[in-house]
Amino acid sequence: MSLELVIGNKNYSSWSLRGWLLVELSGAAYQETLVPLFRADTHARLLEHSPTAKVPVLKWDAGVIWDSLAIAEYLAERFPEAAMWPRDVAARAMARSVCAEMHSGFGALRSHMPMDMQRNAPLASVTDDVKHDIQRIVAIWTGCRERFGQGGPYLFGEVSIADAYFAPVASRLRSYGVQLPAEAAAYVETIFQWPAFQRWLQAALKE
Ligand SMILES: N[C@@H](CCC(=O)N[C@@H](CS)C(=O)NCC(=O)O)C(=O)O
Repeated sequence: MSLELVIGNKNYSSWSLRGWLLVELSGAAYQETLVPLFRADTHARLLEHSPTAKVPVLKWDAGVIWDSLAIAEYLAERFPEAAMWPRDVAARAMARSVCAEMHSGFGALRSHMPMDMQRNAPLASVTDDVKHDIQRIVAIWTGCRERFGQGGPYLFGEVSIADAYFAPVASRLRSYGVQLPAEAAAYVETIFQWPAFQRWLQAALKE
């Protein structure tokens, strides 16, 4: 089986980071193709890879998988030995819930604090809806860690799909200098210590 992951710029593309961490988590061999975003030909080039003209896209022998959540489920099913979802059924249900919430929510945080890994500066002011998103993220992280985090420093102890989903948020919170309660700050540090995340970050800093 051959896998090709199509991504956007490493500095800016938060969804690509999720897809890339997912493939890394699976342990599968894959080829990486980077399509630069924000260029005149970006849309046309993305359409060559994906019906939605969005990244990430995972191509495999039988076709194309677009959207990060579909990529997560495909890889988890295809590489069960990687245990990409938590093994415990209650932890897995919570992991699926928080990933779905991340996938469809947090619009204020996304639009006001876009991922920019090279940035190291706070916003002049933070709106109430962004503060609300951050409070909810802190509650998610604290809840996962308290209930299921005993086996390691990640949301569900061992690293899982949920960490791939929240890694771009950890990056944003650090880039924009957001002050966090101790447990959430420790989780941001865990993401920054994740070797796969570090590899992506180092490439993003060189872009
Ligand atoms: N729901 C999609 C979101 C994908 C997405 O919005 N990707 C952005 C990059 S972070 C994109 O491809 N933008 C290209 C464009 O809009 O031209 C997923 O989960 O993969």
